[in-house]
Amino acid sequence: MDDLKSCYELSLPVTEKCNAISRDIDRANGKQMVQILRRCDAEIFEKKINDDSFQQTLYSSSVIQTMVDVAKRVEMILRDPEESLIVLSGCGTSGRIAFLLVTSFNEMLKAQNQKQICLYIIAGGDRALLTSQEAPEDDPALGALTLDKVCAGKKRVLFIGISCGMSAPFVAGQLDFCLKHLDVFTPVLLGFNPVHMARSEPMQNCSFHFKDVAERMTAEQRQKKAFVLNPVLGAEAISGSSRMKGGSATKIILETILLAGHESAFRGKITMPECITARITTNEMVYETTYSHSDELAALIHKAGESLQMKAHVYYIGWHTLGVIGLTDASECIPTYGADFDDIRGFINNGFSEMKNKEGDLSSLGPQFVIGHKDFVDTILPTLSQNDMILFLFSVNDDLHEVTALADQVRRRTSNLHAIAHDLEKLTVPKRVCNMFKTVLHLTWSFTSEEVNSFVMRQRWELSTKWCLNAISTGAHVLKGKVYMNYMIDLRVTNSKLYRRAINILQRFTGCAKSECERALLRAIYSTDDLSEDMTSADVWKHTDAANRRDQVVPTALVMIQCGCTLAEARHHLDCHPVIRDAVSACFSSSKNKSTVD
Ligand code: S6P
Repeated sequence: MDDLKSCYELSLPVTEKCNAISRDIDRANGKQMVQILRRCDAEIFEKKINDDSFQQTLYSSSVIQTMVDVAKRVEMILRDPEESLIVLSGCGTSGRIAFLLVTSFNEMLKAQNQKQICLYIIAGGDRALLTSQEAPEDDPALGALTLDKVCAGKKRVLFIGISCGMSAPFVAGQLDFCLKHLDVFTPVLLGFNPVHMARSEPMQNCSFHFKDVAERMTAEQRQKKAFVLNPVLGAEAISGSSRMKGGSATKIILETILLAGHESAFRGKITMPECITARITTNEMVYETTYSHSDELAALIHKAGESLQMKAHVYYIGWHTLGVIGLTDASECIPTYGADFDDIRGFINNGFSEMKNKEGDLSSLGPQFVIGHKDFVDTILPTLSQNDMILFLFSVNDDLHEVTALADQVRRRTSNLHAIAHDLEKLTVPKRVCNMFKTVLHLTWSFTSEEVNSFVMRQRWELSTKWCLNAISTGAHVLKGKVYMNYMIDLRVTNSKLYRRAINILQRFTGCAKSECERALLRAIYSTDDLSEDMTSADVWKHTDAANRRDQVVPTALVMIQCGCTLAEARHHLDCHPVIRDAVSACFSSSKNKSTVD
């Protein structure tokens, strides 16, 4: 059985594998969790992953050279912006990072009176910036159509398709579209698996799959007509959760490329591999500095975990792009941990006018889209309890009067108020401001005079805040018992990638054949012990549509297989153990006892 399990693990792409470092994260306390996450994130910058010298990593010369090549394309477009575009596109977290990078880069261009030529696409549109819209990810035609629309009439487009797992059909459709129009488009694929591990399952109404596209891209790279940027980062701390390392590396790589292209176009600095390497090293220092505050980070994880365990809430109150980082982290908890939208919520100063998203104010779409500080004051503050944790996210460059005024209002209702604050050696956040918070993760940065007041500084604060919030929200859900070992077992099976992951998890834990695991999953999805022919022969997209309306499908299937029981018995078992980690442990120990007796 163990052989079967390890064979199956070997067959998974890197981004879906289980990371040995975090295998026991579900039993760790806050401090241990920070150390585990620190070691997992360190792999982003490692020269060799698992002693495998064949896999290219972020610092590999081939990766750096591709970054140089893409930066040159950025430069060309910036020098001749008429009828040109740079488009960044992705699904879920990858789309949210695309949004953040594009809005910041356009702001920078605007500040320098340059044409704003960057555009983002996120599968599911702007509502996906704040909520989970997993189904559009499966639609390659929708991806191509959206790209075609935004690029109408352009003569030159640099298209960067982000799919950490090299799996999203939405992005595959776009890359295929670019490959068919290489006279206009230069496509770039950014992901974190070797090409042979790109997804090779059929896609909706489509004759090719992701791996086909990745291979065609690799072939075109020889003539520099397309580029594949795919360093390996090692497995995620929570298996498959690409919002973590995948999201951070996406930000590091694309910011580096955009800035290098910008410096060449407007400051005459020729992009050399050394400049790219130096920029990555600076991000590595951001990583070091952030994790050097491990005690405060552990304290914040502990506080957030306490709030979630008491069924209370965590609120991120952020300023400017740190607010965007907060909103992003909060929205990812919904698909990742099956969380309710108000378990962890983000707010930003001035709401949508600060977001600068394409579709503007979305607040009429429902409570999930109510995101301004004023909304927080009007709707949340009056009912705030001592169990709710409030976390301010700001820097010394933000309006500190506004920060203190809001902190003052919150303190009148609760003392459970904390902060992540960034400042500079020569310009620190005053003590009286820090004293308003129970815990302050206070990060003081040293920047060269050239960097101060530049976008670079803000980008590092964003990355550092992302690492902190990823640790806090992951840690809090682990403490709530949502994770078994380092697997998020109770995932929502809302698209084909997650359907495949669900079967993988069942195989991993039961050692049973794929067909048996899939059958159990379908029984849980269609809520029956007797699957009809219609059910078993339906498309994956039918299954995911049905699964969207059901709770606990993977835990139910797991208990059914492990205990050899009916659907009703499995559901009863889960009802008796509201904490998923306990439910799964109990199921394994009862089936172990049974087999010993047998
Ligand atoms: C991952 C997150 C998802 C992914 C999305 C795109 O933690 O919950 O929303 O970002 O599925 O994945 P990928 O591999 O195409 O970037």
